[in-house]
Amino acid sequence: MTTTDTHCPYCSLQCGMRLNETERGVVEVVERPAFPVNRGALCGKGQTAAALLGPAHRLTTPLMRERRADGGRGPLRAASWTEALDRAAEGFAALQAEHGRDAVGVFGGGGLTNEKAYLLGKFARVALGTRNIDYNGRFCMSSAAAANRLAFGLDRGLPFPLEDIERTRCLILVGANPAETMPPAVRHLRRLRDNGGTLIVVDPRRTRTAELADVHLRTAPGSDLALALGLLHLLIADDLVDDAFVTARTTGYDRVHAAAMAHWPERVERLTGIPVSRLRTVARMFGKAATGMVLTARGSEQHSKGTDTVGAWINLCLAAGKAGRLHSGYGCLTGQGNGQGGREHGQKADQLPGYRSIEDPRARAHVAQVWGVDPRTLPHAGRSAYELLDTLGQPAAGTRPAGLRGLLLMGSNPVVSAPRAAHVTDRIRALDLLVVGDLVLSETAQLADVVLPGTQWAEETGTMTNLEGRVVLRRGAVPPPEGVRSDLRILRDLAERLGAAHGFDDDPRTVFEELRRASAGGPADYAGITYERIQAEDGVFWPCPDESHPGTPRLFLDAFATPDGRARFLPVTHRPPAEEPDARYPVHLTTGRVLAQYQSGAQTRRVPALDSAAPGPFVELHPVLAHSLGLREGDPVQVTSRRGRAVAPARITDTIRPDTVFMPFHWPGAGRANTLTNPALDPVSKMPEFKVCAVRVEPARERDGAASATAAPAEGAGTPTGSATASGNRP
Ligand SMILES: Nc1nc2c(c(=O)[nH]1)N[C@H]1C(S)=C(S)[C@@H](COP(=O)(O)OP(=O)(O)OC[C@H]3O[C@@H](n4cnc5c(=O)[nH]c(N)nc54)[C@H](O)[C@@H]3O)O[C@H]1N2
Ligand SMILES: Nc1nc2c(c(=O)[nH]1)N[C@H]1C(S)=C(S)[C@@H](COP(=O)(O)OP(=O)(O)OC[C@H]3O[C@@H](n4cnc5c(=O)[nH]c(N)nc54)[C@H](O)[C@@H]3O)O[C@H]1N2
Ligand code: SF4
Ligand SMILES: [Mo]
Repeated sequence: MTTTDTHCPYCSLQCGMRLNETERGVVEVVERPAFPVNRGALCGKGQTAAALLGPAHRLTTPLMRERRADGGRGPLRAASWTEALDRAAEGFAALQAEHGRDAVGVFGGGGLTNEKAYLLGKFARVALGTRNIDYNGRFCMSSAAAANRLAFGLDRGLPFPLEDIERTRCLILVGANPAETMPPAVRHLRRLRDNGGTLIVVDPRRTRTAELADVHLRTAPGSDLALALGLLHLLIADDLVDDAFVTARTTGYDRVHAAAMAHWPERVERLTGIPVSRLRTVARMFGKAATGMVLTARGSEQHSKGTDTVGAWINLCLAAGKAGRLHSGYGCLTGQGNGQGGREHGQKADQLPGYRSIEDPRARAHVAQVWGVDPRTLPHAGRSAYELLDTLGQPAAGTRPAGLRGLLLMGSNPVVSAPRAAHVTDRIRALDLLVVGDLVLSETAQLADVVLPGTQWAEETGTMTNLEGRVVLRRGAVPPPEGVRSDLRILRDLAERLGAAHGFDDDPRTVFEELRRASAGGPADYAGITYERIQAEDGVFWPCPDESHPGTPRLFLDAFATPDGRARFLPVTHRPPAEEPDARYPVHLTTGRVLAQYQSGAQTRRVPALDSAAPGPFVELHPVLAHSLGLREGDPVQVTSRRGRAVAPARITDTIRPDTVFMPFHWPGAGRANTLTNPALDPVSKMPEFKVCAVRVEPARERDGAASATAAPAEGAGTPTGSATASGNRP
C-alpha cells in the first residue's frame, strides 16, 4: 500500500487528507490529523473525492465536432491528441488573423492550481497575445477583493489563520453558511462560543450556521449595506467608536461619519426588517467586545453593490478599533479550492503575477523580463467575466466592441454557473471555436468544438493557496487514467503550435519556480516559498519574500499595506438591489449552496453518494407563501424572473423569510437557478447580483411539472411569456 498526504480537490479550506492506494489500485481517503486547518475532519465531499479518480466518469480521449458549411454542428466524436490540438491552435490562429488578437480569449477557474493559473495567464498574454482573459473568481469573492484593496491596500481573504476565530470575543458572520460550505471550520465557531465569545449570524435564512449563533439577524436579501451603516450609526450614538485607533491607524473617518448619521435606526429597520432593539443589541455587543471580527462570504458580496457592502463592514471594524490587532479584523471567506491563489497570478483581466496591476509600467517590466518578452508586447486589461461571456460571438455595435470569436475555457462550467445562464449559453453557442479543458463532459464542454481531457487533483502535483493565504502542496498520488494530459501539458502543446516554443513547461515544480520569480516583489510575494518548505511547515503564508522569511500568518498588526500604513474608511451609502420586487415579480429570489453538491455540480453530481444525498434542485419557501399559493411539500413550483423561468419541487420551511425564496444553483435543466439570476454588475468589482432578484412564484402547470424531470434548460427564454398575472403572491 502507498500513502500520500495531500489536500481535498474542492473548497478553499483545502483540508488535509491522506490517500491510501492498495496494490490492486483501490484508493481510499483517510484522516490526516496533523494538518492544522481541519485536524482530520472532512466533509462528505472530501470523504468521497476518490470516486472521480480513474476512468469511470471521466473524459479519457479528446473530442471534436465538425461544423457544417451552413454553420450547423456535427456530434462530438473521439479524436487523437494531434488532431484536437491542431484544430484548436489553427482555429485560434485563423480567428486572430482575421479579427485581431483580442478576438480569442481565455476563461479560467479558481479551482486551478497556482501553477495552472499562472501558466494560463502567461498563455493568454504571450502565446495568444490577447487582453481578454478572466475567470470564475469574478463571480466569487471579487467584491471583497476590491474592498480589501481599497481599504487595506492588499487583498488576502483572511488576514489571520482561521483558528484565530476561536479567540475573538465577538464574531459577525455575514452571508456565510460554513455549516454547509466549509463544515470542518464550524469547530472554530463552537470553540469561540465555548470560550465565551459571541456569534452573530446575518442571513435571510435560519441556516445550520445561524442555528449555532447567539443572535441571528434574518435580514432582507440585499440589505447588508444598510445594516452595516445602521450598526455604525448606533456605535457612534453609543459612544463606542475607538477614537484613539481611528486617529492613529486610519484615514477618511469624517466622510463615513456623515453617511452613518443618514442611516438612523428606524430607517435601517425599514430597509433590513430587523427591529431597532435588535440592531442596538448587536451594535453594543460588537462595540463593547474587547476584540471582534466581521467575516463575509457570498451572501453579502454577490450583489451589484458588493464592494460597497464589504466596505461598510470594514468601516464598522475600523470605527470599533477591530482591525490590525490580534484576534480582531475583517476577513472574507474565499470559496474555491484556489480562490485565493487563482486571483494572484494573472488569470484576472487586469492583473499580472504576484497580484501586480497589468497597467503598472514597473510591474509590466518585471514580468516581461521573467517571461523574456518585450514589455510593449504585453496586452493591457481586458473584459471582466460576465462582460466577456455576454458578448461572445457578437459583432461590434455602436460603442460596444466586437465580442470574442474563439475561447479557451479551463476550470469552469458557465452554462450552469453564470448569471442569466440561458443567454450566456446562447452566446457560447455563437462562438466560432470553443475549446474546453475538463475532467468530465460538463454542460459547457458539451457545447465545445474541441474537448481536451485533463488530469486532476491527486493525479498531478501543484500548489493551492487556501482561504488563509496559506500555500499548500497537493501531491500527486495515483497515475492518471490512460489518454489524459495535464493542463500544463495542454498549454505547452497549444503554445508550441502558436509559435511560443519556449517558456511553457509542463513540470509543475519548474512552473512554480518561475512563478516565484514573477511574483517576487509584488503584493502576493511567493519568492521564499518552496515545495520543500510547504511540506515541512504545513504550508507557508504569503507574503514570503525570501527563503529565510517565516511567512506571514497575520497581516496588518503593525501597519496596513497602504502607502501611509493607515487603513482607509470607504465612503459608502445604501442603495437598493438592481431589481426590487414589484407587482409583477413580488418575491425576492436568493441562491446558494447545499452541503453535498459543489458549484455547477460537474464533479459532485457524478459521485453516487453525493448525488443521492442531494439529488436535484428545489425551491425553498416559507409556509405562509406556500399556503397563499396552494403549494404543498414537493409540488412543482414555477419561478419566473425577467430572464426566464425555472421549475423545481417546493421545499417548505419556516427557516426562510416569507418574502424570499431560495434555490441552490448546482443543477442544469429545468431547475437551473441561473436561468433566473440578474447579471447586474457591481461597478467596481464587476460581480453579478447572484444573491437577489425579483421573481414571481406559482404552482407549475402540469406540463411544466412533467417537463422538469427531463427537459433541457429553457434556453433562450430571454423574456418570460407566461400569461400568469402577478396577483396574490406577495406574502
Ligand atoms: N457544499 C459546498 N461547499 C462549498 C461550495 C459548494 O458549491 N458547495 N462552493 C465553495 C465556494 S466557490 C464558495 S464561494 C463558498 C460559498 O460559501 P457561502 O457564502 O457560505 O455559500 P452560499 O450558500 O452561496 O451563501 C451563503 C448564505 O448567504 C445567504 N444570503 C443570500 N442573500 C443574502 C444577503 O443579501 N445577505 C446576507 N447576509 N446573506 C445572504 C444565503 O441564504 C446563504 O445561506 O462555498 C465553498 N464551499
Ligand atoms: N446562482 C448562483 N450562481 C453562482 C453562485 C451563486 O452563489 N449563485 N456562485 C458563483 C461562485 S462563488 C462560483 S465560484 C462559481 C463556480 O462555478 P463554476 O465556475 O462553474 O465552477 P465549477 O462547477 O467548480 O466548475 C469547474 C469545472 O472545471 C472542471 N475542473 C475541475 N478541476 C479542474 C482542473 O484542474 N482542470 C480543468 N481543466 N478543469 C477542472 C470541473 O470538472 C468543472 O466542470 O459559480 C458562481 N455561480
Ligand atoms: S470542507 Fe472543503 S476542503 Fe474540506 S473536505 Fe469539505 S470540500 Fe474538501
Ligand atoms: Mo465561489
